[in-house]
Amino acid sequence: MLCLSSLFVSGCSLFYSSREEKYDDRLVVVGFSQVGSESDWRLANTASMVGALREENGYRLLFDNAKQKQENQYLAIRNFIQQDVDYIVLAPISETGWESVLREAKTAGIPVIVVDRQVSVEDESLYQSWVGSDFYQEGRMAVSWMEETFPENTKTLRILHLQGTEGATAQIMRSRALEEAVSRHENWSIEASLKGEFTEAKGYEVVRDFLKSSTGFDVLYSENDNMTFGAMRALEEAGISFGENGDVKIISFDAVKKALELCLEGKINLCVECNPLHGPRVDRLIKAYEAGDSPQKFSYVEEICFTCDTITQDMVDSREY
Ligand code: GYE
Repeated sequence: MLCLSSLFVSGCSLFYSSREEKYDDRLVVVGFSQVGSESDWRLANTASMVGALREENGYRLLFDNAKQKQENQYLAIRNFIQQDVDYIVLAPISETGWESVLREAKTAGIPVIVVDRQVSVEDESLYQSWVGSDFYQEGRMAVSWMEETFPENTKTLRILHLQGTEGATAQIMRSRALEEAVSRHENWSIEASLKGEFTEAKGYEVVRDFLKSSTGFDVLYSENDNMTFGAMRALEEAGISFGENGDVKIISFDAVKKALELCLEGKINLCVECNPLHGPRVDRLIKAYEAGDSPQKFSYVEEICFTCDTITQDMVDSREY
């Protein structure tokens, strides 16, 4: 039995003995390791990547959904190396832990493009380039809004902080901007930092549990829209009002269409944009490498904020994701 199955495996690799047999050589073969499908942002990101790296645009895409587990991303990357892809695109779940697997890709001569969150590696030659958002700047925009909305003479500002996946750049930087602001403002305090893993279900659960013993708070600083949706449900169940005319003001990151709709309704006070449409950006990077150009290593995407008193129906309607 053992013999048979190992024969089968080697049979497979024999069958795929040359790259030419495996892939149409007019196509650029890309292995994309995606974090998961934890949020609306992530789904829009996947759709954008799959849309841009499609066959009519010159690509053969191997897609892997890591279901929010870094070990799955290691497996996917090793598999892409074995499959002899031309490029690996990595949307890393967290910043650390990439050294060995990226070195394996480098040794195999496969360039890696990192998207969305960053990787923290000592040897930056382990990846070719990165494209994504300035998550610290996003956090700073949220803080500026709080500073304008709650002037210095506000007695106290109690903040409930809902954090995304620990160790992800989006979490680290959005949290950093808030924590720095709290240390600058004597009257601001973080009531609790709850771990919501960027999902609606977890956002709901941790806020619901927190409310059982809470003595109240003024602002919810939620590091993504899906956790916000979950938190809003928990607040509703607890009979706590929120939004434009409510007791709790809500700040939410991503600004997906559903969040913008809630902002227009006055349920979310501030939506900080995080753009997930990286597919065409990655396509441009690959085309540049294929043409022998050397695009810049880091590209940041421009982003804005929406507030419930200035958002319009047109802004909601024109949202692509
Ligand atoms: O904010 C969140 C997603 O890394 C920017 O991950 C991304 C974040 C985004 O799950 O919704």
